[in-house]
Amino acid sequence: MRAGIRRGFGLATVVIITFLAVSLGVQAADFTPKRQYRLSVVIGPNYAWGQGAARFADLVREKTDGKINIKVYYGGQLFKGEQTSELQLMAQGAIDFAWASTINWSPVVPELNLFSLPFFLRDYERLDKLLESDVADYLFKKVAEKGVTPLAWAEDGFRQVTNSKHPIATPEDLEDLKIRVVGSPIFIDIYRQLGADPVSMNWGDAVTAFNQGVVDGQENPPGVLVPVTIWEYQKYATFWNYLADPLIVGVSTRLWEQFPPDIQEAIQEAAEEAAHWEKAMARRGLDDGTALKILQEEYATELEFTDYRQYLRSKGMEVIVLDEDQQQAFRDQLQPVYDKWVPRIGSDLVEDAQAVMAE
Ligand code: X2X
Repeated sequence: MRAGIRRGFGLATVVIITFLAVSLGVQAADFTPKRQYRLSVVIGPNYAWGQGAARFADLVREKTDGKINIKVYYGGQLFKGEQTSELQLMAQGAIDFAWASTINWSPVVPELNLFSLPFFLRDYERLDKLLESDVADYLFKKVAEKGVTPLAWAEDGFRQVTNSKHPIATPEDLEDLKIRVVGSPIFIDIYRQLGADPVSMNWGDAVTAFNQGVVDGQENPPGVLVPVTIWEYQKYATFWNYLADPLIVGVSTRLWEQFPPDIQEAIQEAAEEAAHWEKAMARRGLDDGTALKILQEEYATELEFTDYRQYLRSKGMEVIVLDEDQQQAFRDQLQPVYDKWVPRIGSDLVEDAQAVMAE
């Protein structure tokens, strides 16, 4: 009797397993990849951010034995200039993948403005704590709710301000400077509050504006300042770490759900690996030495320079680094930005982030 039950159970198990294996097998065999998938980036191929995207595409090809072919479209080609529309185009399935700025997605996912609260994060230690916490998982959940599956956090870096007129060391120095900012509304509020004259522009137009000298200044991380050769237009740089721009490697959820599990796993791994390298490229010479170590010891990456600030100085820029007290003078003027934006981001979320950073 017992043997009979066992035999019967055994048979049923075999039938179920066979059924599952066959149906999964059929599912995988049914999957025919598109000839090419399209990945969006705002900037060009010579930026750390653009190189990270290229590395991701290479790793995906390698790890899927050539089944998944991603072409990187640089310079915002896929969203025709309007960088804040990238996330929605992905949700609709018009863009497959992106290596994207959280700033550009923040008009659709307001919680991402957490990173744009001025003088909130301030250093890599706090940023890393945040990105390894539940707060980061929550932000990924908020992105996923909009139809995009986030795969990994990457990095553009802490944004620093440059201009063509004079060194900026106090809030008064920003007065009346015409500053190009991104199309995310919190940036207009920050610069207005500091007495500057902010004008929002897509990145493509911004580069033309620097060229023609129609703006006095702009703000971007060093990983953007170097490839855009900012010293040709603006001589003064202020390192003040006023806010950070983490990037997200993401995929349209409609597409993601069509991939069989082995392909999903390969893409996930590729995203994490490429992001690990790209993060180190973005912060080399700016952290405690970890980034350089990763690049040299894990990847033997050949580098044209190892320290962003030194490199900018070697190009004739006057680079100043603000200490905590100097930063606080700006922060003191920015309370109205907190009063307006903390409720939009979510007071609980901001509190949780504060607690994580203080741990
Ligand atoms: O537009 C910018 O400044 C850039 C390139 O940093 C972003 O896409 C947010």
